[in-house]
Parts: sequence; structure tokens; C-alpha cells
Amino acid sequence: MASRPARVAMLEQFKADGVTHMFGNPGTVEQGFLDELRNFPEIEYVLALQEAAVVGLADGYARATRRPAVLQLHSGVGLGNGIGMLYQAKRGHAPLVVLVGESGLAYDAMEAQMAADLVAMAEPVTKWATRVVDPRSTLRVLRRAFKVAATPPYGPVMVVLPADVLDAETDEPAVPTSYLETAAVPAPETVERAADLLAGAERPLLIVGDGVHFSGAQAELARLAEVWGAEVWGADWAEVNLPADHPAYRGQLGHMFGTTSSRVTAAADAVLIVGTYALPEVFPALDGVFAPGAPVVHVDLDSGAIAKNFPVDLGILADPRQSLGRIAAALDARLTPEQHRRAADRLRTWGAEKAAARTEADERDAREAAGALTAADFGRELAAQLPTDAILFDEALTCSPGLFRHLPPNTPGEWFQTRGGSLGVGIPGALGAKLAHPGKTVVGFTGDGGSMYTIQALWTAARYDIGAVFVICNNGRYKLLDDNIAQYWGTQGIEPHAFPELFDLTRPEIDFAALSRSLGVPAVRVDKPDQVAPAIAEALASGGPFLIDLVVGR
Ligand SMILES: Cc1ncc(C[n+]2csc(CCOP(=O)(O)OP(=O)(O)O)c2C)c(N)n1
Ligand SMILES: [Mg+2]
Repeated sequence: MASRPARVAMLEQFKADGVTHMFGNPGTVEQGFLDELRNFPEIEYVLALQEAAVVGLADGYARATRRPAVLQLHSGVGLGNGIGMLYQAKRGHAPLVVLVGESGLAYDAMEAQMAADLVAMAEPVTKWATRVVDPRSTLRVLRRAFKVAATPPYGPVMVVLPADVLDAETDEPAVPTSYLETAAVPAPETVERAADLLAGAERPLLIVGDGVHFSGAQAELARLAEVWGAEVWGADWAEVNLPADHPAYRGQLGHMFGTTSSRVTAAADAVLIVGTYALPEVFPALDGVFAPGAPVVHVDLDSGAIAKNFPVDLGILADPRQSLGRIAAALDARLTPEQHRRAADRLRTWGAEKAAARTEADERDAREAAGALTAADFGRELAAQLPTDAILFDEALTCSPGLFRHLPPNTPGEWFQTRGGSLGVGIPGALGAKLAHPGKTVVGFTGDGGSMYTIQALWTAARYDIGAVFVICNNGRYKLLDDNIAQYWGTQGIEPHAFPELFDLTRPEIDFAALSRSLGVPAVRVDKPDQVAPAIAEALASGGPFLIDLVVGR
């Protein structure tokens, strides 16, 4: 292979791996390879004006393409700005390849301006953080980064690129990365043991996370839930792992308090955990999570997730899609006709409960119709106007239940929710999804709080004419913090009182429509019910990026 500067070889490597986008925010120490991009027209550099937005764009793109996304951050300062969003990418298992520039190995001893231990900075928020120290291993390291990012559990990988290493020559050939086949099938006797443990249950529980989506196991999960008559509860669930309308889908375990989740988990007499870990709340229960004697089986491609916090009776390191159908078949064969009948009865009951809850919520909406505009009002009208295959990116937080009652996430790849707790992914995430699927309608929801962490991403939307629609659910508050502190008062025996002033965002009021227009994205403010339908029609017809400032609940 001909020798050429590593900065050129690196872009050849991306080309060999089919990379079409690099998200980034530049600096001087990356100028060498960024300048070379002019010779690689197949790779588009997507500029964002703050690193949280860069990572959010890449995260949305990686989620929507299900392939590694490449992004570039500038030295310690840029990496520092990106860390909060990298945290959410790691928690959510986004396969990101993060490139961070630095001046060079030659300057290591100098501790010059902007020098930092970049590997140490990135380690807690990446699967692997490394530094290229010899030009002859530039492509070796990059290929390994792609492979590690896209091996379960997926996650971000960071590679530090010293400028003097990239300016030196390498003769490594640029060949596509070797990815792993991970459709590991459990041994037949393991499937039988799982069925033995689970078959006797009368109150079976499936705790499910995004590992089901990653392996494409939705149909197998549905079949298992139906055969077993099991409730399905989400944990670390931000993709469509089971259609929201499926009778077995009962909701999400608590994001905040383990005591809330324990009411569900401790009531089960057998538990099967799939594609997640137990349990991801902010304040998890330390004990009492599962009923004494209730068997716990865990299927995952993430060995670290199995028996992470609590013992299991059987841990199966295998692909969910290859496992769940087999376990369902083994259960099907074991259950008595009476058990089959009771499983079917349970599903029927849950289906009826769901329908009743839906009717009740619709009636409540109708009663409240004369009051303040609600997220549900918007969701209902959007559902009427939206094409059936639209992609929705959900960072609507407290507005999410009202919105998505009318837009139930039923189809994998058409709903993405924020993960890991870092605010600000709503707008850039929707942009990433739109870049991945330019032909589809993409709507991103965020809050008046969440949007302000990455509002600069609107400029990127305008700059590259990325035609996603953004909806800011503007309730004038950090409302989720109100809800959480009310729960906290309950746990501490504190008398309910006025919510803290510091959760208020209306002094001064943010004019989101004006802010959006100033960044190049047309926008309307909607604060009355009769403005909803025309605003949605205008947004969907615009073809380019468009923002709706939706004033709700006040
Ligand atoms: C980067 C980051 N900073 C702070 C928080 C803490 N936090 C969690 S929810 C929340 C309020 C979000 O407000 P908004 O987006 O308006 O949604 P709402 O709660 O009003 O539905 C805040 C500040 C966080 N999760 N992430
Ligand atoms: Mg808010």
C-alpha cells in the first residue's frame, strides 16, 4: 500500500467503512484532517455550534441508522462540553466513534494550552478511550474503535488523534472494519432450564429494555408475553421493544424511585429480564425488589448487565431474538391447558383495562377542552395530520404521556426517546434521525428547559436545510423537577408547599419563535387551541426545518 499521511489514510478508512457524515465542531489541532475532507466529497461534515449538539446529532443519526456514527470534538475543551451528551449516548448504547484532536506527541511534556489527559476525561463516558501514538497503527486503532462501538453492548468509543501523528506517513491499507455476528443461540438444555424455572408462574413478569430492539426481537417478545401471559414492563426502554398498544405492555418502571418499581417487580412470582439491567432508577431499591423464591432468569448479549445488582437463577448470554422464541416454544409445550387459559384471560383483562384507561383519558380531555391548551390536544391533531411512517423523537418529558397517548409508539425505528437523563437531545437527535431518513417526516419534541441546552442545533438545521419539525413543549417550568420534589416531600414527611422559584422559566419569558428565526428556522407560537391545526399543517408543508413553540398547561 502506498504511503500517505495518516490524516489522509484516516479518511480513506472512513470511506472504506461507508461513512457519509462527520458531525463536529472544529479547532486548530484538527485542521490537518478537516482540510483533507475537501478531497473526500462522499463524507459531509455537519457543523454544529456547541459540542452537546454535535454529540446529540451523532446520537440521533446512529440510533436511526443502527450503524456507527463519526463525530469530531476539539481537544479537552470540546470534549468537556460534549461529556454530558456522551453520557446519555453511553447509557443508551449509541455506537459513536468520537475523534478528538490534540497538538501532538512532541508536546506531551509541555502541558501547553488546551492539553489535557483526554483519555482519562473520556473514560467514564465511553466503552473504550484510546490514543493513536504511532502513525502505522492509525487505521488499526480506528477499525478497532468501529468494531468496539458496534459490539453489544453498543456504545461510544473515543480516539485521540495527535496532529503530529496524523501528519506522519502510514502505509496501512484502508479495508472495511470486521464486525461480529452476535446472533448467539442458547443451548437447548439452557432453554429447557429457563422454561422449567418459569413455567409454574401465575403472576409472570417480563422486564424489558432496548436490547430487544437492538436484536430485532419484538415479534419473539410478543409471542413469549402471549404464551406466558406475562406483563411487560420497560426498564431502560427508549425504543419500540413491544408495540405500546400490545395488551401485555403495561408501562415503564420508575425512572426515579426504586420503591415505585418494586410494587410491580415484587408482585411477580417469576421474572424474565431481557435486554436491560435491573434496575436503572436514580434512587434504586437496594433490596426487596423480587419476591422471595420468585425465580429470576436474564437473557442478554451484555454480560455485564446480567446479575449486575441482584442474583439470578439463570443468566443466559445469548441474543434475545434467538432466545425468546425458543423459550416461548418450550413454555408453550409445558403449560397445561388450564395454564394456557389463565394466560389468555390475563391478556384479555389487560387489553380491557387499557381500553378503559384510554376512554377515561379521552373523556377527561373533553372535560378540560375549554381550559389551557394541553399536550394531548396537540398530540391528537398531530396524529390526524402525520404520515403513518413518521419518525418521532421524544424529549417531551412531562408532556410525553399526553402527546403519545395519541401517537402510540408501535413501530420499531419510528420512535426514539431520550435516554440516560442528559437534557438537550431532542432537537439535535431529531436532526440526526432526519439525516438518516431524509425521505421521512421527522418531528422532535423537547421542553422549554431541555431545548435550551442545545438550541444552537437549530442553526445546523438551517445551514444544511435539514427539514425536521421541532416542537417545544413550553410549560414555563422545569416541570419534572416539580413532580419529583413533590414525591421527595412524601418520602421525607415534608408538608407540601410552593414549588421552588428556581424551577420557573418565565422570568424573563423566552421567545422561542424569535430565537428560532434568529438561527434561521421559521417558527410559530401556538397558545390557543384553534392555532394547533394550522400550525401543524404549515410545519408539515414547509419542507424545511420548522419550529412550533407550543405553550401548554398555563
Ligand atoms: C444536562 C442536564 N441538566 C439538568 C438536568 C436536571 N433536570 C431534569 S428534568 C429537568 C427539567 C426539564 O424541563 P423541561 O425540558 O422544560 O421539561 P418539563 O419538565 O417541563 O416537562 C432538569 C433541569 C438534567 N437532567 N440534565
Ligand atoms: Mg418545561
